[in-house]
Amino acid sequence: MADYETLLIERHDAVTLVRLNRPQALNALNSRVLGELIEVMAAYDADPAQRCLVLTGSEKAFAAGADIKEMSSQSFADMYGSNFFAGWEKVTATRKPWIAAVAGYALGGGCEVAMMADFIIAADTAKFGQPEIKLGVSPGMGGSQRLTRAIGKAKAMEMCLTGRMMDAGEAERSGLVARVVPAADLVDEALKTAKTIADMPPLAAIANKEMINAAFETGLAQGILFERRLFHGLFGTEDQSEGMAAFVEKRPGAWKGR
Ligand code: CO8
Repeated sequence: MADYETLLIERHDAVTLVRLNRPQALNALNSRVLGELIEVMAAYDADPAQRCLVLTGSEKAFAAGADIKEMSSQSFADMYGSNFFAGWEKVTATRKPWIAAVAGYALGGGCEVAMMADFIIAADTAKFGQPEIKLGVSPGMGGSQRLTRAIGKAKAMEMCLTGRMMDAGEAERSGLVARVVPAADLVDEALKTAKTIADMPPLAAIANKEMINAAFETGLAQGILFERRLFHGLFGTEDQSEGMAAFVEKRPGAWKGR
């Protein structure tokens, strides 16, 4: 497996665990992190043996934002000309399921990357925020859109305008995170959940993910039609025949991924 400067990668059977690893900067996200993560996510998508992925940080920080030191001297022309950080779109294009496991700070770009995941599992120490306004800027990696869709206008507006942090309990109540677990159990719990997903028929996992994501892109009637067509389409897979036969025969399914 390739070595990365800013990421640590572990394989846990069919689950890939990726740790952001810039402890000196609280995992601040710079161009190197982005480049390496794009590579890792593309390799994950392309590897049929890997069925789920967990992205995590450290106990203190999932990520404390985009790297302010990298951005501070940039001009509009630099940012616009390089389409700075547009590469995150490639991370969000990952087709297979992935989970963000968040302990400590998930601020600015850190919160935005967590929200790019299919869902977030949070440690009870997690703190989410979009404090960019205090730097004279704004979210820039989807935060104004994904946070608003996740928790609604009132809370998103309050968080972005004041820069205040939301703790794990409030994040769970607000629908930002799927579940809160004790910090000491975070990675194990995320890996356990990832294993459950990894054990599912892989094409059905992609289809479930696609149709839920469609809920954010389409109207209700169009989304329901998209769901129904994908549902119909799954009847073209061997795993559908196997899954239904296994249920009737009271045995676990043996998935082929086709
Ligand atoms: N960028 C660069 N370095 C950082 C960052 C960051 N975002 N956050 C922390 N660090 C560094 C600190 O500078 C410090 O380094 P050093 O030891 O060399 O001084 C080290 O990490 C440890 O940090 P602190 O000493 O500040 O640790 P504390 O425990 O005292 O505080 C905090 C922790 C509260 C998390 C604090 O570090 C903080 O406020 N960090 C900045 C949070 C922030 O403002 N994040 C938003 C950044 S902007 C952003 O994310 C925009 C995203 C959109 C980009 C889209 C482009 C298109």
